[in-house]
Amino acid sequence: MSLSDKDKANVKALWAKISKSADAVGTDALNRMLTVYPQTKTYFSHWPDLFANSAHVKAHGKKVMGGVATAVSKIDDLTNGLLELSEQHAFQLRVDPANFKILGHCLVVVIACQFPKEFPPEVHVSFDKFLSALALALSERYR
Ligand code: HNI
Repeated sequence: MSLSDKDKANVKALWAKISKSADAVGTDALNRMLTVYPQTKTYFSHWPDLFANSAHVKAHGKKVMGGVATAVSKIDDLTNGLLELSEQHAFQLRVDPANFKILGHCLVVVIACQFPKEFPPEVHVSFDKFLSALALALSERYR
């Protein structure tokens, strides 16, 4: 399931087109995750404003997309590139890694809706593979 050179090029080209909207994409993906998969709210119960488009949701959407940006820049070695983030999610945040797939799916839905022209089937396939690799890399420190 490793990313081909073509996959990497597709992901980088897509990212170049959507990264200026990263904050909006991140906020929407989080809104969607928290609404459609309410079990994910348990991790954010310390937020005073755990509802769609709140200040915390927006700030966190931005942070998550910063993590995705790091992943794009470390696409040749995601395991090492995301090791610190994996460590945090495993030991401090204690997030069940099953949730990485859920958020990844929400990201795909939001990108497909906001950027239909930039997201043809071949780019969709490459981006799916990238998100799987990202989720796997984030899971590295759980073993
Ligand atoms: Ni995640 C914090 C990146 C998925 C729960 N997360 C972060 C931070 C980044 C980040 C970056 C900020 C770290 C810091 O402060 O140094 N998270 C990512 C990425 C993904 C992801 C790239 C997957 C694409 N995180 C998830 C998922 C959950 C999750 C699926 C839970 C459902 N993350 C958290 C929580 C925090 C967090 C909780 C701390 C937030 C806070 O405000 O306390």
